[in-house]
Amino acid sequence: MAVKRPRKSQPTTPAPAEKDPAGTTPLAGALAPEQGLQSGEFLTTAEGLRIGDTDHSLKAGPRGPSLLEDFHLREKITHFDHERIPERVVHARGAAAHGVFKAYGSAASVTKARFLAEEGKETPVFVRFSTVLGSRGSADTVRDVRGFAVKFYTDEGNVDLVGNNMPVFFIQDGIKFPDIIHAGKPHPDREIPQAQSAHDTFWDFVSLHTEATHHVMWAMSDRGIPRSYRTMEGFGVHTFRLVDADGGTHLVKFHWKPVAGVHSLVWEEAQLAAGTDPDFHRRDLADGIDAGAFFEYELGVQVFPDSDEETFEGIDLLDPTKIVPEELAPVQPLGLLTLNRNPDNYFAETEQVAFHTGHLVPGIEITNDPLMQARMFSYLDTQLTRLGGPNFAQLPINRPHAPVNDNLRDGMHQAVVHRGIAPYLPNSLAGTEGPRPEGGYVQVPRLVEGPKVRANPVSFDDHFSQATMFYASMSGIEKVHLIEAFTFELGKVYEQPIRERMLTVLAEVDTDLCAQVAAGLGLPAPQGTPATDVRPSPALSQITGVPGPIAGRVVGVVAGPGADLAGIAKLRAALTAEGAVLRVISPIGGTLRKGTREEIIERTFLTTRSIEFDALLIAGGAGNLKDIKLTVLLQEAFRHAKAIGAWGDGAEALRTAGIDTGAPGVLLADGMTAAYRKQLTTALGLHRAWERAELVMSS
Ligand code: HDE
Repeated sequence: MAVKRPRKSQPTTPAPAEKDPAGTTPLAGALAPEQGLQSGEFLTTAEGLRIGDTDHSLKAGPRGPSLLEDFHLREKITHFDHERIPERVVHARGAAAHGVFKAYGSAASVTKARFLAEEGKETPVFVRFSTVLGSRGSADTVRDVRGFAVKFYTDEGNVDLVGNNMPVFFIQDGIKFPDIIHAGKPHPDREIPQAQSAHDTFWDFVSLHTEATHHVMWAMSDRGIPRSYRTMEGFGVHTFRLVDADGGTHLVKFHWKPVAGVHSLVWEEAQLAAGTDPDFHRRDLADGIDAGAFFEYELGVQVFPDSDEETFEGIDLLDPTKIVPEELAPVQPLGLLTLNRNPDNYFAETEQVAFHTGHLVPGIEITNDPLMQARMFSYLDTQLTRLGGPNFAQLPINRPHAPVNDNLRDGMHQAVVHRGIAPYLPNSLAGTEGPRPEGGYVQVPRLVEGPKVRANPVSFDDHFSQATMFYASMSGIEKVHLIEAFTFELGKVYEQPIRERMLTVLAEVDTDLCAQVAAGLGLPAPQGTPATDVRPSPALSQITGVPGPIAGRVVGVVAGPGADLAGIAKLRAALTAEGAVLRVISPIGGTLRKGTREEIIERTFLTTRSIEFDALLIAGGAGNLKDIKLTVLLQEAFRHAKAIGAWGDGAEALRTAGIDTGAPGVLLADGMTAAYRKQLTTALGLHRAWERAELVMSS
């Protein structure tokens, strides 16, 4: 029988495809992406078959073995067996939120990227915060760098700004990334310690690779233990190249400035929280958004002229271990990010979101920073393992909001039923041309030349001067925290030569820092030659002395039967108006009642710990409460320099707990007056009574 061959020019697919041979109709066929997923009234199998009993497997008699034919049992267990995917190799522990970025329009002079340049333009975003070293189930408040990854769903395609809460990085070349991470992760023999840098291999690595010194200063500072994602700065770290509408270029560094100010925990508090509430930061993020106290950050850039040298004021802009002090190049605001919606499903969104430094739009380019160059490879690569194939961009959380027409085909988990027969360009079947440069992403041409070498620029050899500048820029209490952090971490190192080597590194940073850490370790302080000509950068200190907003802050009020419930109600109204929260704490649970007033007891002495509160007060009429757990609560808050106070006879309970009521930040009043409320909100806005912390340290 003769086979009827199609004529050469005649496509084999039906007519619609002829018009669009490279067509990318998403989910062509009967269903749109969300249809058919988790709808209907009845429990079904994955195939939509209604299930009558999901609690009993099919057996040969009630006491008999299960039958192989039980397809429902097999499907249920098999799917469960495969619920986990590999966790991220770094930044495994994270929490995320949806939000919106609104551009001020000020960026138009430096970039043509529309989501930045157009005044008032709103772009949906998804932001994932993370720690770096710990596993998915590790604690939030460990000392570590925090990831600050932002996905902008712009109408020109997705842009990911995959940053951290520290502006520098441990290494200058991405080829060392596996090494620093191997050194920081738990030891391979016993898999301990979890989510810690306080161990031999980390300090071995950073003391041998002294380019890490500046970043280590940041990690040991208060920045390593943020109070909340709300009170954390974010940084793009690398220098980027922005391109304006006329093709002009500028070099920039990206900054996220939290509207709530930059604030941290203290170390003992962070350690307590890791035990009593390992979800401290993710809870705070979700609760804050639920309560309408949204998380806000201003995006800004430091702008530098583009030049062949790619330096600014002698600072090499391609060296990711260096910052440009804000006093030399102020951060210019570009827009406001507001996180205002919690994810609906942790796995589908927070776990499956895939960031990539190569997600860019016209107007934003990368530079030759060798750390950035390696990242351009790593992010796409890692998702292939983590998300099981090349089609992860089709997952709902990763899908661009811009139209997609990509000619990428097939592969694991392909969710698009592509039509047409010609997924290549140009094609003559539908007369479709190849892409044109206009409007597309085209890198600004730049001359690249040089010998093929494995080498760094000479300017990368300065490993210490900015570490010295960082230390010199800290306030007294911040220096104390740094000394304590180094002493703690090196105190956890077993090998004496590593401690000694790290002291020789600190000797190059600051003589006093080195001497104090050495004293804490009981070792002699080596001599170094720290830079003497550094100019402190006040912007590096996070203690400003200016009270900031108090949204998201939590005040605990200790009350018992007979407490001044009217006073509590007034205080709650004042705090709620500013986005803060009041929680009543009492010896036992239940409800406090006085006249027509009622207060639900949200915490008892047994169910709470001081880490939950930014301030602790004893209500008037609370009675002279005497309980060792209350004493611990108040003593911890006192040590952590939190605002403490009482009104009316509540002061008696403070004294009973051994609190020095004359100490800084201890607020007493006869009654719950407007002036007292103001005093309290100011104290909360200052975050801590640091003068008290210095007294506690020296006593
Ligand atoms: Fe990453 N980094 N990184 N990194 N990074 C990853 O990508 C990598 C670096 C950052 O919430 C991984 O999807 C290399 C600097 C964040 O999902 C991986 C190098 C900065 C996140 C990866 C760096 C970051 C990651 C692991 C050195 C700050 C979490 C999972 C060349 C500017 C993103 C993943 C999220 C995640 C590689 C250095 C930030 C393996 C090779 C510098 C915030 O691809």
